[in-house]
Amino acid sequence: MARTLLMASGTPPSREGEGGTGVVVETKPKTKRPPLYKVLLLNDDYTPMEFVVHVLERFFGMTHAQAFEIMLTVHKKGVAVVGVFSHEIAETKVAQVMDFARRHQHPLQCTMEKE
Ligand code: TYC
Repeated sequence: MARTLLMASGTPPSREGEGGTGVVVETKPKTKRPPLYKVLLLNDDYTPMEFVVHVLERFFGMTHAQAFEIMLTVHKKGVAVVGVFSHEIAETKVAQVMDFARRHQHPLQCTMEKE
């Protein structure tokens, strides 16, 4: 806990250092953790299943079995979370997947959203 000196309202800023009628209170140190972002993979009717499995292995470090399972979830439900990352890492993953899909002329879509 940090100590904060609360001064009576109207205390001139020039006198705040003196602590005359102030009250010392315990305050939470406000070191907020940075927000996390979910990376989502979306289903479509054209991207081959093997390509999606390869994407999940290559960019998300999944085993073949994990990748196959997540791919099937997306295929059946329409969308799945494939990882949770900092903003910068999530952005990089989305860009890598979108670029890889575009280069192979597949319409695969990958997006991110705040957790
Ligand atoms: N629905 C696709 C097919 O039947 C497979 C697929 C799975 C596509 C997951 C995209 O994110 C996806 N070939």
